[in-house]
Amino acid sequence: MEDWSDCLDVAVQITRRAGQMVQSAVKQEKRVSSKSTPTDLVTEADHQVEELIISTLREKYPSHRFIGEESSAAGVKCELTDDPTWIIDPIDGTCNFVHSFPMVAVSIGFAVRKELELGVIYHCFDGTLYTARKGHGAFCNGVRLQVSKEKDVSKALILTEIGAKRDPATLDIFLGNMKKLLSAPTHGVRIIGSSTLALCHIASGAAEAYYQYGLHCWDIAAAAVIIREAGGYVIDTTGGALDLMSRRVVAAGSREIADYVVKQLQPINYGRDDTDPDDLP
Ligand code: 2AM
Ligand code: CA
Ligand code: CA
Ligand code: CA
Repeated sequence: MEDWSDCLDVAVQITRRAGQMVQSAVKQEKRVSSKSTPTDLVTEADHQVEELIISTLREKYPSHRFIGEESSAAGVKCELTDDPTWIIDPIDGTCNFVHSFPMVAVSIGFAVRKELELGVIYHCFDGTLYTARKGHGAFCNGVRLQVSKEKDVSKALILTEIGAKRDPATLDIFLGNMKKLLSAPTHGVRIIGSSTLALCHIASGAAEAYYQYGLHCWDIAAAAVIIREAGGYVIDTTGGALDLMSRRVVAAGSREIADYVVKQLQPINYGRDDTDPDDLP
């Protein structure tokens, strides 16, 4: 039985290298364009960093498969098979990157037989490195991570992100969900603009729960391993098992808070990641 520890070492090296590339790109002039909607931004750096990560990993592991945000946007089929598969977000928080708002990460997850095995996330502004290997714990700069064990939602800090859909009906549901969670009451709700870093804050116990509609498999793959290895829950917004391609997630330190969040949420419908990317917002 392979333990994938070599793959973790390689993933750490390339994530750091990619993260440092993003860090230096922050200071340079950015060529920004939009993809599916005017708020769905992409830069040259997103493409260059994804290219660096995939070409490096492909050279090392020619038989492995790759799913990457910008390759998917360019029409490469987003397909999770039983084969060893790397799931890559080259810049998570592109809008933050464009504004030099310091919440930007590189995220690399790895799945085998559709099971998530490894997760590596690098915070490009402060150099923090989050790593996890299934069954072997989660770490932040080498220090073991532990989720918050808070069960009482009135003492919870909740994180979320705004998806690409900004039509009034979708925003009403988004604000309705936030209103329910604010008036629970909870300690507060935060939006930081990077799904992967928000999820790392669940792993470290800095916040109790996270939910989002509209995120993609590359936003969640690495972070799901890190949260689970830190003792937390990563599930579907319906309360069932996480489906990486469903574009829905609830994560929490305790099952009690995960279940509470699930009960409050009214769904927002996005397509799936494993359908034609041209159809997806
Ligand atoms: P990205 O920067 O890699 O696109 C805030 O926008 C957070 O939600 C970011 O982590 C962003 O990832 C993520 N996100 C995922 N899907 C999104 C979408 N369809 N629209 C906007 N943000 C999305
Ligand atoms: Ca994007
Ligand atoms: Ca992302
Ligand atoms: Ca991205």
